[in-house]
Amino acid sequence: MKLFIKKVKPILLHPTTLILTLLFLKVIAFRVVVFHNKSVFHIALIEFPLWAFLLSLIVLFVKKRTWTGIFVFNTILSVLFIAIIYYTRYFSTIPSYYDLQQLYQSNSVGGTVGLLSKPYDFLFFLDLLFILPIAYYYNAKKIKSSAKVTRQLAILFGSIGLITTLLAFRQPLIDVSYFAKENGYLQSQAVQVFTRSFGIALASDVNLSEQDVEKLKGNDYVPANEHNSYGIAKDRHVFVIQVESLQGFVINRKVNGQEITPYLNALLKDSTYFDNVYQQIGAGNTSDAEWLMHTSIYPEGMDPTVNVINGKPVPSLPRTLQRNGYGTATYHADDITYWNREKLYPALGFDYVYTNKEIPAEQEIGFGPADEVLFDFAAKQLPIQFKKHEKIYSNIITLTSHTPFEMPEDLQYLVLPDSYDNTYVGNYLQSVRYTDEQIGVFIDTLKEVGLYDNSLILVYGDHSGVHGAPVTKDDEAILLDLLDHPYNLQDRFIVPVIFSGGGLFSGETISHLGGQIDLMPTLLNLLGIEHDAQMIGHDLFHYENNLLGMRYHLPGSSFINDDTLYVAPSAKLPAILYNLETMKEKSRTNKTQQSIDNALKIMQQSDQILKSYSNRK
Ligand code: GP9
Ligand code: MN
Repeated sequence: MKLFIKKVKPILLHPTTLILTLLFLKVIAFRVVVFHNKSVFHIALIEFPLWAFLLSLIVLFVKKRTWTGIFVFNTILSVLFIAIIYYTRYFSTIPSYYDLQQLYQSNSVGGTVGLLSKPYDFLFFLDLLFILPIAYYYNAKKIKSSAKVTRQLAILFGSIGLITTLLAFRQPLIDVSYFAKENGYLQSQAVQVFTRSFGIALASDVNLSEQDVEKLKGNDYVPANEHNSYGIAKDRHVFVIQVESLQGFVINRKVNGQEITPYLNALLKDSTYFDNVYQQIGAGNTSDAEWLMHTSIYPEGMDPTVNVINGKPVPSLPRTLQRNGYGTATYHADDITYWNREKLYPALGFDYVYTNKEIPAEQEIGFGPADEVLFDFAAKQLPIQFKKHEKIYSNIITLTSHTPFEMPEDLQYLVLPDSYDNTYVGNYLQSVRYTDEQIGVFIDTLKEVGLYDNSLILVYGDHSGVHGAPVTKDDEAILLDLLDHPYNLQDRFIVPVIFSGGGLFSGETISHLGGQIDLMPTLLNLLGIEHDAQMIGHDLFHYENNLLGMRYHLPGSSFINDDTLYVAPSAKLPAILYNLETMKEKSRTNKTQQSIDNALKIMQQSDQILKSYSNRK
């Protein structure tokens, strides 16, 4: 024992060991305050080594005034930690080196520093008080750090730090705060420097099977061909109508005694209506919805997916349908270069692409020809395509109900209360009412030409129209009047999903959770066709549980599961959980972190697939 103490004492009392111990305590305090990190083991392995490595370098290389070097290093570190803590308290997200650089220029935090401080913050400077007497003691005794011990410690911490940094590079950077919590603050900065400098995102080599993904959503995987609805629409023609800005709350709703969507409401009698499906687009709006529909892969998020794809052929809905004997066409009455569709459509592999070059420039509203021109054009193409193909897939992307939703007077079919006049929501309802009618006219055409009974039709919304700055207090009042509750995130994010076609469905409404990522697998399932690549979504007719990620419109690592909408902490707001049944705030449960982790894993798998078709290697 005595021998042991004799051996260990010098190491314990070695100046480097002592200052590293103080540093460890400071790093623990930092992690606890910023990340609510409770695992000392995780801190010791992930966060501490790189800071310890830096401090060891000071001891090794600042030979003359070593203690001054240590003191200065620790002072800078205390200031940095406090800056990160204040930033996090203010913005509810961890700052990057980039944000901290900008901080001194901004007045946003400066004025509120007083409000951000907490009584225990001074403890982050406490170690400095200890360093002074320690330095005095060792100087007086003329004890110097052994270069050998310090070198060994530097090598040890440097190696651990290097390994954890390399591991961090293999994780996708979905949410900066989450990433820093899991992989370490300095590691997260290294990854950000790299991605910002080279525009590269490195996703890890996750490899989740469809079974694994289903499990993470809370389901037992069942092969597609064993689902009840498998193949009920076999060999039917397919019409997928993606409706601009169509939100779920307008379906089956009346305003001033009139239905907002009379044609879709009538269609529901012949349909299965999914009334709990969430939009999942990122920065690419309409084009991201097209991507989700045709790949069942999450969009990139912060960039429109069309900007990151490299043009390589993607295993897609059109390609799978082609292999099964379909001729495939897409229709959108806008310029093809908008959202890089000249790159998107070949990547998805459509046989025919019709844009504003082909669709006549008549009755222009907003961006281009009105939806009736679009549908009329699409209907006229059908006989041409039937000359070449026995089965056809038509993908029609409407445009008229696009913000700012201003409709010519003669196309405003709703008689609205005066208070709705010239309001954003009033205009929105008018444009939706117009497009609803054009969908109805198109479906009637399908009936007239005898195609309806032999077709599978999917109608869904691409994303919300009612959100953001144009929504004024007056609009909020109108929405309250219309919905009987204040407009909430559920109202904003749910898009209607209607599967229809003659003799297939009997008007049921299915309310289990879905996302736009589920549209393609659900459609293929009805057709009894299997895709040749992994889809991240699943058949909504079969699976009852779900777990959806959302990014861009919600902060990274937000999720929606069967009972909860979790909004991850954003730059301005702390995390919020909503009970999906009541949309009242609820508190975190043990399941919350599990769902965050699982949703991220699913998105990681999705990003891994996207990576093979993107210019982000
Ligand atoms: C642009 C049109 C509208 O071509 O699809 O796009 P959005 O602004 O909704 O993304
Ligand atoms: Mn759109």
